[in-house]
Amino acid sequence: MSVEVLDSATIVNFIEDEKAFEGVVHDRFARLDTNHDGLLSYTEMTKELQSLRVLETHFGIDDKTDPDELAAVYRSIFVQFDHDSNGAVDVEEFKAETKRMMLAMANGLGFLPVQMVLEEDSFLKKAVEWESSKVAAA
Ligand SMILES: [Ca+2]
Ligand SMILES: [Ca+2]
Repeated sequence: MSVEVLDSATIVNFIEDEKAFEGVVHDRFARLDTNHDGLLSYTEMTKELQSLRVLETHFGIDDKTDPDELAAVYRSIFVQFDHDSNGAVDVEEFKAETKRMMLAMANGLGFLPVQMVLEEDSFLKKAVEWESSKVAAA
């Protein structure tokens, strides 16, 4: 984990860089798809949901949350990703929903930069890394 400063523009610009964003989404999808069938099952998805700290904050979940309650929240998030309700999340669904969530986060942040503790592998961390690589290249 590291503490980074980010604002909504960091997130929005990252998403708008279609190539960079898709690269990160595809990498993550491939890593989560442990049986390599091109789909994320509920079990495979749960791993991702557990790493989304922002969701935990959003839903008011912490370490003391009852596991049943947690499972219900994960289930409802999974349903949200599974747009065609076929019981699995494909890469397009994964990308669309990740994008939607990140935009929602960007809206929540507003224009003022904030300090956030980011997991090494999180999408937000990727957004920050992407931005600093662009600054370095300029
Ligand atoms: Ca799979
Ligand atoms: Ca689906």
